[in-house]
Amino acid sequence: GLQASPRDTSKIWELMDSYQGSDKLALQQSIVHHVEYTLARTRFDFSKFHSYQALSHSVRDRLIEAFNDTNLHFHQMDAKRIYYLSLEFLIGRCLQNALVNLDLEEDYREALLDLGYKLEELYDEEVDPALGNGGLGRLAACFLDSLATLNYPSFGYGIRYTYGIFKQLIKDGYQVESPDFWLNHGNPWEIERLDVQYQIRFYGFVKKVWDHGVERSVWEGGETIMARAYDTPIPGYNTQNTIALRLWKSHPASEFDFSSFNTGDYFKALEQRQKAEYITSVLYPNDSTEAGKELRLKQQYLLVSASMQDIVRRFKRRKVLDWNAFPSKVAVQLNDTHPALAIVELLRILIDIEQLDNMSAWQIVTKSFNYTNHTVLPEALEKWGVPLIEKLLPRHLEIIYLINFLFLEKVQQKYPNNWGKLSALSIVEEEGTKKVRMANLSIVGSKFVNGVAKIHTELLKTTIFKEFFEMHPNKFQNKTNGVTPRRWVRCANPALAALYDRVLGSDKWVQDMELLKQLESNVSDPQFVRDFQMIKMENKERFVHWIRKTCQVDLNIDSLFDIQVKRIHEYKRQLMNILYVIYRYLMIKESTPEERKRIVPRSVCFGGKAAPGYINAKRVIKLINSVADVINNDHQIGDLLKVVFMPNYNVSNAQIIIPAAELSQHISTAGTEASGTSNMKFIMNGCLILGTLDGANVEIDEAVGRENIFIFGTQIEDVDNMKEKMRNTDPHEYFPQELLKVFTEIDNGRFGHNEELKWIVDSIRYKNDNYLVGQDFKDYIKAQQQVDDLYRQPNEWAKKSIYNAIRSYKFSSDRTIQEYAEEIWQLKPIKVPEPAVQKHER
Ligand code: BZD
Repeated sequence: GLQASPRDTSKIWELMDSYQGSDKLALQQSIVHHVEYTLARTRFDFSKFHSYQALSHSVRDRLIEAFNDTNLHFHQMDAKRIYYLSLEFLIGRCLQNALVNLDLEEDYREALLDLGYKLEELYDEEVDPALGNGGLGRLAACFLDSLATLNYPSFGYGIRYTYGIFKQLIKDGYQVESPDFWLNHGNPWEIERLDVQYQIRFYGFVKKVWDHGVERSVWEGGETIMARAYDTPIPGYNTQNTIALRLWKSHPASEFDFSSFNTGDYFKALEQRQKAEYITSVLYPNDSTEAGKELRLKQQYLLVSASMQDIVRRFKRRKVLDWNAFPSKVAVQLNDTHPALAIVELLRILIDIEQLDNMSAWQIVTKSFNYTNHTVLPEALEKWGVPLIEKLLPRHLEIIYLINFLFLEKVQQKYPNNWGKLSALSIVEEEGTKKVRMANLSIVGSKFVNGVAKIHTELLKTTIFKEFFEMHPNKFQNKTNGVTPRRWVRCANPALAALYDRVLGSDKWVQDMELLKQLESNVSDPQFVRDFQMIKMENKERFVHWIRKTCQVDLNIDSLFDIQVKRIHEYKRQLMNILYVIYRYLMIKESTPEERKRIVPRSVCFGGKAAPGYINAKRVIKLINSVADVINNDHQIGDLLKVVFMPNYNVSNAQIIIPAAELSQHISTAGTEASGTSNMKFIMNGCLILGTLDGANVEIDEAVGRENIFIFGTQIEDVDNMKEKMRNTDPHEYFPQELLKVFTEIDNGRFGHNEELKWIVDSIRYKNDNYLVGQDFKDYIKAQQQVDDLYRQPNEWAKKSIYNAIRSYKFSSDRTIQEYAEEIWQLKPIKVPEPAVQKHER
């Protein structure tokens, strides 16, 4: 450390105690300072992008002040912390979010205008960090925003992938993946912690040694690499609290491989070092089926091992070392089973390194961990082959067997000789190649297990985790998802935010969404309704510009903007949507001039990535693009119908798409979508939902009222019967005429003579309609009819949109996080003191 006399220290402290100014001149000086000294640019040599960089560094300085204050304060208070472990954090762009949360957006806007820059244009210079697949990764990001805003002492732990999710290009109507090297131009939002790194071991063997009459296990040999920390400060809204998202990157171990060196193979030794970097190089782009790859398991273990070592180190820095106090200082939340090995890793650290006895260690672990499940789809439940785990993590496999032994003893006590129970509950699946069931491991090692929407949690309790629920009913909780109103209303829809500020008299709603209840009475105020309609129109305009630029399609601003954006998956039924679009197209073609006058013009926009190996999903993208080609170029159709596939759906373009939507589709087969979270973002922005009673739609329906949502389709209790019916019915009777007609048009090459298009139809045609497209199609048409009928009454439509927006408060992630804190983590907020000198006085 720094060696200094007391007098020197006090001088340093005094200097460190001052904060960066936020008056116009101070902001301008700080931007220019970074242009000159951080970027080393001359006055003739900097672009808009450099201005973005300098601006970001200036904001970063201010973030770091709050971040350091927060870390110091939590340490001094010996705070209990919650650690959110996730293989994915889809945080999206940082600049605007930081400015909004620090309440500096206006100040910087003015400061920049003077320098000749428009703030919004600089926002667009930022890359969009895409370190996640979809809902699960985005949820983790919304949770961090709420944890910081609600002053909860917390950390996010994840992986700093060199390549985020692939960039999606559309070539010839097909999805083409291109690598997302997002760190190309550096990343001003992270702080590299060269002093925070941990050794991670792979492979090797377990040695048994006797130590004072106890047998101990020592894991040795194999390969070791280092995990290095990179912190991204996450500021809360209107608070000094700024928490860390700590991401790990793999590095070669600092020691040179002297064995290769001695054999004279200098290049081999260097090559070995390069291989270490590979572990955290790429995010797996699979959002629903398991990759089962060794590299993926290495990523999981790297995250888990580095994070648990970091957590234990922080715990051991306390004044007295009392392991029993661990659960009162540490709560770990597992974002799905991907980081489930953390349970085993903590046990290993406690038993093998800290030398606790097995049972004490197990007690500590099971009081500290909790697990969130995000899917009931059987193909998405993680299982790792025992041989792979044995090879990569031999000691962990022993510990897993130990956990399973202790647990199955309990099962045997409760249900003597009940083999059915034993085999359902066992962590190890014995059929075929032995496998470790990560969900079972997570449930057994956790204090609480939760689903992400009411209906989903009920499904967990009655289907996939039935036996666990019967054994430990109190372990199961529901925590309905939420989204942050900071990013999804305040940042994405500034005009709507300004309307709320004006009518409610303050911006308090941004932190307390329930205040929107006060707007109920304003729905009868015609001026308020007009203001709301005007805002939607402006957002539609922004969207039209963006679509023109990115898709070369001109949308009719007066058409109904109908949007489905989410990962492409059979269970989400984008196929049903595009089949309906075809049906609608055929109807328009057949309509009489009289009928044509009544047709509601629509712009149907799709967006979403297909996993690179998911053939059916990729074909649906091709179908959408083929249909778009025909319809958009049919002069008979004109403005009545447009179809767009928006390439590369991500967080930053979601911020343009969602505020412009008037209708959004959430049409998964009942019982398949755990929650959905974009449904929440859409209603917050005054968009009506066309959806099934699945996931959080069920609760959205309750919150906004059935008269303000379009619900259709088979309900969950009937799904099994309908599947049975599907399998037992002749396709010509099972599929409605309307759909058979659409099939015929596709077969006949109306959308191109492409075998693949027929194959998509084949995927559901012959008793394989597992997601009930055929079953739900007629009801879907009926619901679409109701949509049209309502859109013909703009005022009625607007009112219902407003009800959606102002009744969406339950779906703020602040509500969700508060429930986790109180009911799962037993965590109290700790507010970091504000700097003595207030911002505007500095
Ligand atoms: O999690 C999603 C669910 O499908 C949604 O219903 C739910 O709203 C969100 C948040 O709870 N699940 C995912 O996004 N899953 C993945 O992205 C994923 C990633 C890797 C491996 C498996 C699944």
